[in-house]
Amino acid sequence: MSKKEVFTQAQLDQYYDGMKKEHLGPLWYDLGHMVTKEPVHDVKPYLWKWKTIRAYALTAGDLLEPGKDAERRVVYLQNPSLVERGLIGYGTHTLYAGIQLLMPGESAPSHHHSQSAIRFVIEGEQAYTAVNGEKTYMERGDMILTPAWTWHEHKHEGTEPMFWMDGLDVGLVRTLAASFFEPYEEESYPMEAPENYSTKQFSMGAFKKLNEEKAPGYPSPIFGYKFERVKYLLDQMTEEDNDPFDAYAIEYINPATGGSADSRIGTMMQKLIPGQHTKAHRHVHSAIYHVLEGTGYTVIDGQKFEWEKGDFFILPPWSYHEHVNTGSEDVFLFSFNDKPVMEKLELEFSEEYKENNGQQTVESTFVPNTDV
Ligand code: GTQ
Repeated sequence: MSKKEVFTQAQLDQYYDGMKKEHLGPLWYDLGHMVTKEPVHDVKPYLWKWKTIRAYALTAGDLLEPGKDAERRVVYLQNPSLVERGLIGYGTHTLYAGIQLLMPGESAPSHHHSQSAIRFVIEGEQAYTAVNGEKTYMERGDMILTPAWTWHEHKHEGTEPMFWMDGLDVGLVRTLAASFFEPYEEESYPMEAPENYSTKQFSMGAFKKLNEEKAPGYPSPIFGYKFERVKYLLDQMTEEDNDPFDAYAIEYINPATGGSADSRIGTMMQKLIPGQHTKAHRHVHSAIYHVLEGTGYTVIDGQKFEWEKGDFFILPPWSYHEHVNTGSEDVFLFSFNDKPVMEKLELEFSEEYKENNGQQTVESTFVPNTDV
């Protein structure tokens, strides 16, 4: 006879009701919900067309001016699967992406915050982000770091609209209840360093191949990571460097540590040659993708997400995914992720898709909103 059977149903009901009232709980019922066998999450994949995002950002160009009407002029990506719980500005449970627009002559004032931020340049030139008084000029395809708590501001000295993506660890910092924000006492932080200084000094050591170990090198951080350099390195890669899951891929690193460029936000550029179709795998870290060049699709847990230049899509945690280049040109996929956090916390695991020679069966195709 088991111990349970000594009690009548009425006694058990009374016991569990009483426990609930005392805000206590029976782990023998709930362990499986808390310590799940695999990651459980409510982050669904999604895809936004560049045409739509760009149109909404441009209208904001007529609507308000940064520094006057708003701290920043940004249209952010809201994952519909996360909005219900009031998770505003969530692309994944940890990551945020927004598209920032500066019109010629405009600037956005200096501030700092405990969130880490990266920028990825989409359109325009002759605008800079200044980080702790060092101007880094931004060109299409460049990645610019704004490490947590560094003072940063933006200014556009060019003649055409300037668009870039902001990537921040908004969800992570909110979950950890660690958000701090402060405007600088003046509009602009003193420009102390020569322009593009760290980019010129340290660009050579600022990238590594995806699976490569990189020993610590230079003693100083870099803010501006040039696409020119990324493209050169990817084009130098040989079949040997071709990762089965991520194709030709480099990660942006901090040359002072050999680790991720930002300590919490990971950044990666992947190249797929025409016809290339990777194998599927899944990992604990989540990511937000931006299509810099090319056309193709990504299959995420059996759902096909077709993309072209400029589009953005969400890769949720622990979701099988594979990428395909369907065009006649190379594909360049930029993405940022929470891998450094998962690695630091010793929570990063990955698993390859074993059936079907490593490629998923497409069960459905995502239909993006194309009203604009
Ligand atoms: O440019 O500093 O998209 O602080 C969100 C928060 C951009 C910025 C965003 C920010 C910024």
